[in-house]
Amino acid sequence: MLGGAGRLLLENRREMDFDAVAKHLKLHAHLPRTFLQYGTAGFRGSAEFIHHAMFRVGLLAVLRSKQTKSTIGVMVTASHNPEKDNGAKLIDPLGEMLAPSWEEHATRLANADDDKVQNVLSDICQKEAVDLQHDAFIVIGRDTRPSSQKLSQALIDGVSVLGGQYHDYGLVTTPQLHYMVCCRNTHENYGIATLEGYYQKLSKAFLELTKQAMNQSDTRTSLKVDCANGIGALKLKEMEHYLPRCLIMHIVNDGSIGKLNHLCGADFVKVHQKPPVGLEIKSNEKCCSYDGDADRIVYYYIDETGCFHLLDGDKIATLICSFLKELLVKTGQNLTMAVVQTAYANGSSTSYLEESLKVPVHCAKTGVKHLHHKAKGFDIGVYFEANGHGTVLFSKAAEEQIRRQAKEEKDNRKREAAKMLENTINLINQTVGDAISDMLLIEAILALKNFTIQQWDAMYTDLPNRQLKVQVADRQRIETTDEERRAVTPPKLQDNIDELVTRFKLARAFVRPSGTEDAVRVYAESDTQENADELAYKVSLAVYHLAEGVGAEPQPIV
Ligand code: 16G
Ligand code: MG
Repeated sequence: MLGGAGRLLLENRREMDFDAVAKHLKLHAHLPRTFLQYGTAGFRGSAEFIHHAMFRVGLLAVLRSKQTKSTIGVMVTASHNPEKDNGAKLIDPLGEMLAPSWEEHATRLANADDDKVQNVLSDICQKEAVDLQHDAFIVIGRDTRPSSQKLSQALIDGVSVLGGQYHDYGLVTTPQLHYMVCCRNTHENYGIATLEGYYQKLSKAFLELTKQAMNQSDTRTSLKVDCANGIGALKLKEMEHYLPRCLIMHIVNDGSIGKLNHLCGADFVKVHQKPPVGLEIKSNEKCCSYDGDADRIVYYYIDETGCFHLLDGDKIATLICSFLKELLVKTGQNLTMAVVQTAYANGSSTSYLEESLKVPVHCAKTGVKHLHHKAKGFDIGVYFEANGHGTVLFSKAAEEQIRRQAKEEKDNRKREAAKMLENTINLINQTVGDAISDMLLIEAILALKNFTIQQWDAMYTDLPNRQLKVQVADRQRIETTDEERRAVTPPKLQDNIDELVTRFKLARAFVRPSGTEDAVRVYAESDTQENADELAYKVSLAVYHLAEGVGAEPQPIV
């Protein structure tokens, strides 16, 4: 007599058409060039060499869908990476990023030799108790890269060969696909699973939320939006018709001439601390930049003296937090709120949140999934990476409490505040950071507070900081702890950093191996730019000497 697991295995053998899988594997042959890692945000690589991986992601998505008995999403994108790259992100049932154990399966499957793929599939089925008799449904989206269509076809082939059903949303932003997955798995409780549904949900919430501020006929707000020549431009243009006229958006880098992510987009602006090419910027004009798949946003302006000011994820988190805090006080609700940041958060933002806003701050490892996970532990969890990835999560109980108060509260002031909170919830894409939704929330808050971008910026002053990278023989030799704030190996490195930090005022520094590049990242902040630069340089030297640096020794920043 066979036990449950044995029976499942036997039934799965019958269900999985190995011959068909083998035939299709030949069509999507593995070029054994590079090892592909399902990293911080999925697979990324040169589009030429990931064709086989996309087919296999299709296979994996079917298994995940059968196991969770839910719709799974796959987005074809390489986010802020150059146009020649591409990749895939798998989306779990509630619109969240793929569970870590499945990231390992993804890596194994993508790198298996063609003749080992069947074994890997069987192994995953066994380990994860996947019942192949269940149906599978996959939703697919892609960004505007020239390679995306062909790669999504390979993906569809993988889905189909294992008998999965699918819906191809075509060109969508990454957060839009996360939204679709969540809608489908909550019986459309979260929203209608169409683009129209997404635009209507967000625009209605925006209109309701800003009614008070935007009704005053003289309230007009104008904003230049750099869309990195990516999918964000197409989707924002579609959405424009749903938004009130008083929000005047000038969309630039819309892909009509420029190249995706080239000299533009959120990553470029953040790294180079300057405006993107293609955006004419006058002093004090409010501007923002999305990344290539529109899941990140940063704001900026240039002042009268020509000085560039970046309002990054930390500034966004602070603005949102102060707004939510005020509303919570007005409602009288006793809900816990916390902010989750990474080690990259500017020290001034952390002090401002803790000391001025009295909101507890928690630190998570770099990567959206880590922040998202931590933020789920509160009634209201605001999370943002300094680079502009982030959103706000409301627990189910908190959401119900707010919605109930918005309907039933007798006290007018409290009810109005609860209604505003309810509209805020509806405006936020809780599945993942969403440049469009974040932008609308920021615009709503600025309008309601009657704040200019300069006033927002003046909430606190960033400490000068510097990021560098160092090439070493094996970056995994740097092991970290305390959410990447301290290095455990190589020996003496942390002692060295600690000693260096004592030499500077208001200083902090840490090092971590990059999850997306073959390099060690160094971060330092201090009271002046010169000091931050010098500290970063000295820490780089320590990394170079203690962790087998390769190539030329780091040089002082001039
Ligand atoms: C990925 C992550 C981002 C993180 C970055 C760090 C997602 C969607 N994206 O782009 O959150 O900040 O990697 O890169 O999680 P690094 O490890 O090379 O510094
Ligand atoms: Mg992105």
